[in-house]
Amino acid sequence: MNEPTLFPADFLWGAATSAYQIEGSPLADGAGASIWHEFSHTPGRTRDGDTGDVACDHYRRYREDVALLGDLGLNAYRFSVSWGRVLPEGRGRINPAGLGFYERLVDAVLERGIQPMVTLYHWDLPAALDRLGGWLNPDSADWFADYAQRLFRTLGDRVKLWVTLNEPWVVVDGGYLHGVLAPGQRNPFAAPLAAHNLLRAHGSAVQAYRAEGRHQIGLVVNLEPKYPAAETAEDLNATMRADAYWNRQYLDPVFLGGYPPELSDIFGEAWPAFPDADFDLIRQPLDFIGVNYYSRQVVRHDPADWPLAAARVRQPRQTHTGLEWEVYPRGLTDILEWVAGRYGPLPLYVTENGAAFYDPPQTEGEIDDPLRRRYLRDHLCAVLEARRKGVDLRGYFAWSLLDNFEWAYGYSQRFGLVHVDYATQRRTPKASARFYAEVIQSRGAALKWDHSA
Ligand code: IFM
Repeated sequence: MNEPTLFPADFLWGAATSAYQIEGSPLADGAGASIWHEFSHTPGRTRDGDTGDVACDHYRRYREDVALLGDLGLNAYRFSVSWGRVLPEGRGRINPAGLGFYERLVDAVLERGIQPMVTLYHWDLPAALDRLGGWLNPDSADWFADYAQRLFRTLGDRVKLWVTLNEPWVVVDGGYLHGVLAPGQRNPFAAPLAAHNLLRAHGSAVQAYRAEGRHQIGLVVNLEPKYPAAETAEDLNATMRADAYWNRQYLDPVFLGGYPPELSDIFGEAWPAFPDADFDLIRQPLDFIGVNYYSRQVVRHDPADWPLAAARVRQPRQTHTGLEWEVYPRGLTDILEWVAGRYGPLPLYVTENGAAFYDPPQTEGEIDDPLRRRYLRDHLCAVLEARRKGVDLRGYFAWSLLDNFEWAYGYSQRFGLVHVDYATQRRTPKASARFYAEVIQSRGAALKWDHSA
């Protein structure tokens, strides 16, 4: 009996990675250091002092990794370009060896019939630009657009899906407000400026693409639906603040031309008045939105929480990942519907989704990861449900292809479909990878057969 396929033939089945998390060799062949290179080499900044110096050694093993993509049957691969490999000082002089690496990577991906989705900025700002103020410098929008334009000119004939920024919320919240990610600032006056300049940079890059690009460009945001802990006015208001800060802060300016009003209350005197003209730049028409989804937040009013006064309420009955993130597949359907309703109609992609779990030791070359497998199955069912409800969702990218450098958590958290032995660099697909391959091959029918977890 033929099982009905549940996804269309042109659905993109992918996995995602980012440059600093997998490449290693951060200064090879004339590359300029990034803020993540400097941050991870600063004592006390990452767990166990881990750095991206070697990571998955993808810079030298990319062919092997592209072969893995093909073996899993993926038809799409999302990766990022390291700005400092291409422009060691962040602007001006180009480094042909760095650019050449991405040309070879794109060609290898295409040779396998896999569609590349290229992210221009996944957090590794050139350190030389940070010394000029980084995202606090209003010129950062022009620096970014120039860098983007050089990539469009070099790879634009082969790359049809471009992403300007990955998760600007994390860049600002971790890098400028709480100081736990590079460049490590903890300054409520800096955060809104960095956010605004990131959005101006996004808009400038989209303008540059429209001048010469012929395909599609979008923005990737990490979203987390917010649900009140109780139906009290205090919790409902706290939920609105959390939603404004996390979910609307970046999408409202891009699609609606202004910031959510809650932000000026949250930041108080640190919230600046932004020129109206900036929103004309920020509000460029986009071809798609990428949604990174990991968890939800149940919100309680809590004056001790800074700056939102909105705390997360742990749900003790639910499964949590290694990072203590609640597993809540239904939130993916909810957030996709919300995005489509508020900002659509527009094609959407799930550009990241995955979980860090402790993986049991390898037995006879097998790595069984039932929790990740179940996570994948349940979130793919949530994707199907969103499609059934009419969301124009065109692809799904698992985070991540490989176990990799999880920023301030170093190598302590494994998100990969493929296990990496960091001592030998041996790659071993986990059971979740094999399951994903079955789902892809059956265009979703395997989701129905699976009763394993
Ligand atoms: O590893 C990160 C990635 O770089 C951005 N999105 C979330 C992932 C898991 O934390």
